[in-house]
Amino acid sequence: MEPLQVLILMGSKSDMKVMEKTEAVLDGFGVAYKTLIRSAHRTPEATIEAVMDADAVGCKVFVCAAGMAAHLAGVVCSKTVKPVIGVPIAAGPMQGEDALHSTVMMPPGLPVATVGINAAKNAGLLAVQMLAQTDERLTRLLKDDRAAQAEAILSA
Ligand code: RP5
Repeated sequence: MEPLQVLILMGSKSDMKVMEKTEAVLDGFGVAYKTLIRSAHRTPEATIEAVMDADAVGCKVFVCAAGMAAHLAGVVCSKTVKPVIGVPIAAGPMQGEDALHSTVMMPPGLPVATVGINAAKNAGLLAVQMLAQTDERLTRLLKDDRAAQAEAILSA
């Protein structure tokens, strides 16, 4: 089995439909990942345990998705010095505005790289870009992907 490179955490099963897009990107690039449902508020101890376990086996990037008062990415960031990507999920009456602010407005010293509301595809791509810093295969694939995006625009 390939070593774990990305741990995807999400606050609730209800976030899964959005976060399948992160999984699809990682599948497409052949990146080894694991997905767990862990909540900063409902399962704080189990959340920290999952982060420590992944860190210990060499996981390189954490992707954390949560809606409403979204503290998951921040809590994960407090327990690792690996990069943490936050995905604010549109859930509840504020449709992700609350989660965006909760995820992005971290105190100085504890950065979370926050993508847009429900921007799970970009979270996957940003994780791949981070891994590509030390992986030529991923760099090549990312360049191919950018070229394909440009081609799709120019040939439309
Ligand atoms: C957050 O609250 C979750 O990440 C989810 O986006 C939102 C609602 O959770 P459920 O009530 O659907 O479990 O913690």
